[in-house]
Amino acid sequence: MFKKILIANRGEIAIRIARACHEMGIATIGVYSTVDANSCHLWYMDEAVCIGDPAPGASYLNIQTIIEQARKTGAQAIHPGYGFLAENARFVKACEDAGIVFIGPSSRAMSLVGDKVASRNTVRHVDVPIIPGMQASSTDLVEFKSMADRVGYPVIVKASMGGGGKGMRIVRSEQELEASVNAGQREAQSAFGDATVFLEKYIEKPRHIEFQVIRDTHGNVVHLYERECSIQRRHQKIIEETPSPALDNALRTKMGEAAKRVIEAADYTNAGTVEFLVDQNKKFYFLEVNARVQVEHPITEMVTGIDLVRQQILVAAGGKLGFQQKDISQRGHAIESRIYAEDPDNNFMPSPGKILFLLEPSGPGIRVDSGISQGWDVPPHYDPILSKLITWAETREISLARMSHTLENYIILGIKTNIGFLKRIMDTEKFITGEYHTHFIDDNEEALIPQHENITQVLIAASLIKTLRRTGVSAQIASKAAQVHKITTPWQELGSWEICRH
Ligand code: MV4
Repeated sequence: MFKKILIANRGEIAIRIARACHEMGIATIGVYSTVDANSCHLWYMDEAVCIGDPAPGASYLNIQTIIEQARKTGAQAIHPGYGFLAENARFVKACEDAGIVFIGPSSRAMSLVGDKVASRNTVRHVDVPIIPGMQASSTDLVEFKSMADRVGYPVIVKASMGGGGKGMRIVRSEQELEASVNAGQREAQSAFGDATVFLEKYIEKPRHIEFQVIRDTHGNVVHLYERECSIQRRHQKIIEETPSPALDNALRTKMGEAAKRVIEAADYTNAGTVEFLVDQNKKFYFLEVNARVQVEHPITEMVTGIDLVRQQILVAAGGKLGFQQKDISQRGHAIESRIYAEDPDNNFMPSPGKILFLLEPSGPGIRVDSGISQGWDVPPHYDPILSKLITWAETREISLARMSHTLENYIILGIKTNIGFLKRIMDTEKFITGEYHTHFIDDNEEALIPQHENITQVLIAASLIKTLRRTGVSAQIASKAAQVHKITTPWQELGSWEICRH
């Protein structure tokens, strides 16, 4: 087993990885940019090294510097987390060339699954349904036209090296096709440095359901069931749950087996996620493979009892999976809410700044994977994810109630967050019944629009007063926080009123 791992990430995922390392007796090297010198992921590391300026390109994306630091500190392996270099095949290759183990798939498998057209061709041969469309990329408009006629409008143009919706264009008629292909190519070139696009039939209002898979270097492969990820906004997932309310056991088994065939066909090792779209007739189609530990991995851990990061490290060290498919089952129901520093009142603009007061929830069936602390300044340079709140319970109904209640008890003052928005989703009918798809947020815009009821704010402020006093938060800090949040403090609201001392 490795003695030392470099964790090439920041925030909550760096902490999550460090915890797994320490439980396995592995020392951790943390990295940070100059703006992260006081960030709390470093508290969890045995050593920490500065890797450059705040701009991601100068630090967390700097392949040379990170490999050099791994060498210098004697790290035998690098865990990339998610984002940054996690799915960069050049980085994986650089690790391989430097004799450092990349905790993830080989550069070869990474390149294959990173290319959407190539992965469509790979899975086609192993009896996995794919969305009708092109099997080769093309620059010839005639080929786009003829494929669109064959599968029928609407169609979708996608970037072959894409992800996250960039370079994607929905096309509803032949008149729009040429302009959409051109625009898709331009966007793909600027976002991914590769203008290759292809065309598929557009699936209306699909659900996005993904399967967690893990495969060791000895050819053993298991799936750890699904995650329902349809609640997203602009291709950013915000709530995930498992089991999916849309799957019955027959379909679940079929999709799980298909996911394993995808991973085997790509000769993919380590943890990976196979994404599917499920249409309104419950037909499923392969979408793509995510070659990383995902933001939403905790819900899988909660229902299967398997520590995914631990398994990633074991597999990367050449170990065999300690379980078979028959050993794995789903127990209970888990939901994850992603907490972001963003302002739902202002088009979800990022809201960096100082966290003046922080109270994170805890309790039975509650897990908080957090990367923040009171007094810390959320920098503007990175993804604004602050933490993840995960609830588990025996049934979906209880898990949902637990999430709804727990969101209310998650208090972050000083910056704007999406906590209120998440709470409103929990209380929306179609979420409660489980009848939702990828367009849920657009379709429910009205119910999800923030309500500005001053009385609610006063009640919240009043209920906070005990906590504020108990934790020694001064009236000045509360008033600063109130200014940022455009609310009044209990001190202002209640005049010279004093709390009773019991
Ligand atoms: C689609 C689709 C409908 N039809 N492909 C969006 C991100 C990228 N990974 C694939 N995406 C989609 N591809 C066809 N042929 C709808 C989406 C899509 C979507 C997929 C997953 C999660 C959220 C989504 C939101 C809008 C559209």
